Amino acid sequence: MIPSPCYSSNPCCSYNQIEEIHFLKILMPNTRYFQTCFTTSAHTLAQLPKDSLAEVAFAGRSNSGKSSAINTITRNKKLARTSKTPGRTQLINHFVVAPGNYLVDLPGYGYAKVPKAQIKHWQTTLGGYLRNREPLRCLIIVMDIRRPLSDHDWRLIDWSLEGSASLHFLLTKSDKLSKGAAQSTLLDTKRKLEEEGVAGTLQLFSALKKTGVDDAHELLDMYLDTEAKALPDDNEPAC
Ligand SMILES: Nc1nc2c(ncn2[C@@H]2O[C@H](COP(=O)(O)OP(=O)(O)OP(=O)(O)O)[C@@H](O)[C@H]2O)c(=O)[nH]1
Ligand SMILES: [Mg+2]
Repeated sequence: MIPSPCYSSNPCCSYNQIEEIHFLKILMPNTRYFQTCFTTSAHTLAQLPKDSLAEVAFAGRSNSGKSSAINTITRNKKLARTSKTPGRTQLINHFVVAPGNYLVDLPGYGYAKVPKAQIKHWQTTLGGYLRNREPLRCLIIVMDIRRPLSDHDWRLIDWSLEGSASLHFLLTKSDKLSKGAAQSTLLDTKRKLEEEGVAGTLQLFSALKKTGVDDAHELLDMYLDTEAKALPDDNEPAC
């Protein structure tokens, strides 16, 4: 059974308690994510940060909305570069979240109009990252809600299953579907993952409408440390 920490219908809470939690969240948003800063870009695995600070990475097809999701979660439109044209993010970008963790924006996968040598390079690099990156605690697989679980997504899932990170599936651009259709795609995707024996959590998200942000913060809170960690000197955040 897939655990679901990100569904808001919590049977343990009374209606009043849920109302109170929502009220407190409005009063006290999860501000640590709003101080996120860019720190390093890596073209090869050897260029990745060598410290062991916990990280959560965003992977998925080109143009699925990875960089936009990071910007929405951190409330900073200029943090990760986004574009209508697929293939915008070409490096492994690390962003520091207080008090000493990383969010990682990965290059898009599966964009056909890229030279073969580059596709090969990214297959090796991304595959190596997902299989072997020790500080990676959770991989967020970002999928356009209109095209979930493509062959490319399954390749990412297969690579990650060789590593030790947990999986979370972000069905983004949910504003492109009606509420009912989005919910039914969520359940259908959950069922397909269960059928294949893939454990993970799922949620709906829209960078346009800013929905699913609280759920994403709760997820990140589960995987990132809250105690301060020292950053290495060469990883000074550019804020
Ligand atoms: N309607 C809608 N559009 C979105 C959403 N998220 C992203 N987009 C749009 O989708 C396009 C691609 O977004 P990016 O965030 O650059 O996608 P990416 O996955 O980082 O792309 P690559 O870096 O090329 O792999 C942009 O035009 C965004 O404005 C969303 O939730 N709703
Ligand atoms: Mg991007």
